[in-house]
Amino acid sequence: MATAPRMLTPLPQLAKAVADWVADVASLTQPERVHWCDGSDEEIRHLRAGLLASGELHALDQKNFPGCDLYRSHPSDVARVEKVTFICTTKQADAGPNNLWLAPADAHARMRELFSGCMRGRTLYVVPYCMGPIDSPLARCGVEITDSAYVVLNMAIMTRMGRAALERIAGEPNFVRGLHSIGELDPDRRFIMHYPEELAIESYGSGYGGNALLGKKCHALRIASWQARQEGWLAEHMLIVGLRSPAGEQHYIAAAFPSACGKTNLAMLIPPASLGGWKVTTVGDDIAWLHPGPDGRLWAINPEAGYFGVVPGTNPATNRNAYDMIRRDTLFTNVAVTTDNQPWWEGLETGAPAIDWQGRPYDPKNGPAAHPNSRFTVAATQNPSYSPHAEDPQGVPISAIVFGGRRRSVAPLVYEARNFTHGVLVGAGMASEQTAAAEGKVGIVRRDPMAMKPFCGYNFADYFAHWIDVGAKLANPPRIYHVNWFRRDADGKFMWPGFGDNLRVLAWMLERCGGRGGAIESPIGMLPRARDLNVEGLDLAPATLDALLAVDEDEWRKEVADIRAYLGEYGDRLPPRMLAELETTEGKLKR
Ligand code: OXD
Ligand code: MN
Repeated sequence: MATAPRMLTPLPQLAKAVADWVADVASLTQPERVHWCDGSDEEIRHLRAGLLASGELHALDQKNFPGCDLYRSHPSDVARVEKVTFICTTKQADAGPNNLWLAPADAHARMRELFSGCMRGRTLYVVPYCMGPIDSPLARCGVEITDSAYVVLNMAIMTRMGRAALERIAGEPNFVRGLHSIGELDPDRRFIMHYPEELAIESYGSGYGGNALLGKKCHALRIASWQARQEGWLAEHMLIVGLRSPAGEQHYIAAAFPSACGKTNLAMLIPPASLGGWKVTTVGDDIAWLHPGPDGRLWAINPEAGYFGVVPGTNPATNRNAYDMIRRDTLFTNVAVTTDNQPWWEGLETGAPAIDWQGRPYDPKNGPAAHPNSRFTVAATQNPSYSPHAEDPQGVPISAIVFGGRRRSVAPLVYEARNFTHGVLVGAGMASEQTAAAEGKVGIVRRDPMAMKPFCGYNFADYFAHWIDVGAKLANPPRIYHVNWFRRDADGKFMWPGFGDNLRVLAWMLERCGGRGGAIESPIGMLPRARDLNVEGLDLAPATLDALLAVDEDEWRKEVADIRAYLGEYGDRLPPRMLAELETTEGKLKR
């Protein structure tokens, strides 16, 4: 006998706290209709069809790129905007010198004015989502209210979105409230406000990824870093990659690099042919939530379910996995198109652009065909190297943490911190050349501690102290490393081949973790000697390798003085144990 279909509780009745909040927001923003997202395939098909019909989405060549569309954002809305991103804590000192700050009452008042009536004639979408595997105790949930169907489509790929998330929210004490409107897309009426004490976000005036997909940077980093401090874990701007050695040892590494410095490529690395026997799997490419586990190790989940990756530069040589995974069911933003309607970007070695990212006939005089920060949004499950453990509710155990920046000089290819607290100092002293992922002048070196400068939801001094506290809880802490794939020679050429060959450096780290890898001491930490790195099959002059592994003490005396000056901005709140490590390094450089 056929069983009667189970009657599902209507979404608005599942969680009263959510329904009450939606009602308040609707009375403020005055939408024409309210749509609760259930995350079903049918819903996504419907939203996509609507955007295609209205011309907001452009279907790409469906024969070669099935399920792929192009979205063009407003030309003034193509990157995160740090100058209008605020952390609104009761006390300004809690936001710290690393953040722009506004008092919560002032920020709410300003945003209320902007949101008032802003959804007239539009649909208000209620987007319940879960950051992390839906059954993971380490996952956290939120609800984004938005008036952008493009945002909904992205959230459906990037998070576990819909009914299951709302069911989880119904049984939990709190959820992150994110209110978003594209407003008029006016750069002068654009703000991204975070209220960590209220677990709330308000974003107005931008439809671009990092400003509008509130589960990502706003929730999973800025708000989550605050939550993590209270609950004893870490929310980090890190990829998580699995590495199985030829001997069959399985390790996971978490690595923090500033935006657009190759996290996605490293997370999906393909071993060079001359390094046989390695298996590389991807857990995450941008964000890691790290929890001390019962076994004294640090365990990581990727809170995201998809990739919002930088497109330019992606080709079979730089990232075969990404190149393959974005050939179907991918949402492209701000790429160019060819005459036969295929997506095109700089770094793609085939085809030619006919229409640029702004929809104009391509003319090199107008700059790159694809915007340098053009993106793909794609489900993680489409990645050929997706880890079979990416959905494990308890996460994966981390053997090593890697910090890295884009530096043409000073930072060697790799070094290992003396201990966990020294590793925190190494992360705190990170610097990198600015990229196109955020508005600002590309190429300028700026301090970007742990690649979290744009994303830490509280005072960096407290954050460094929290890192040290988490480390102290770990009987078996990960080793900490610093890498620089971007060193250049006197002619401005990259000295290290990068991409798949970065595995050579990771392999050395894992040898160290296993107590086997050789190293020599330097004032800044332990470095491999040339013979400790496997460079078999690599066309690299011995002198270049020596230069990559050299620590120039004069340069480092300047660097360390600069780090001291930078950290000085955080004053008395800095953890003394980290400063003691700084003194140790200074002492070693004096000798
Ligand atoms: C990103 C960024 O989009 O860091 O991941 O900007
Ligand atoms: Mn990022």
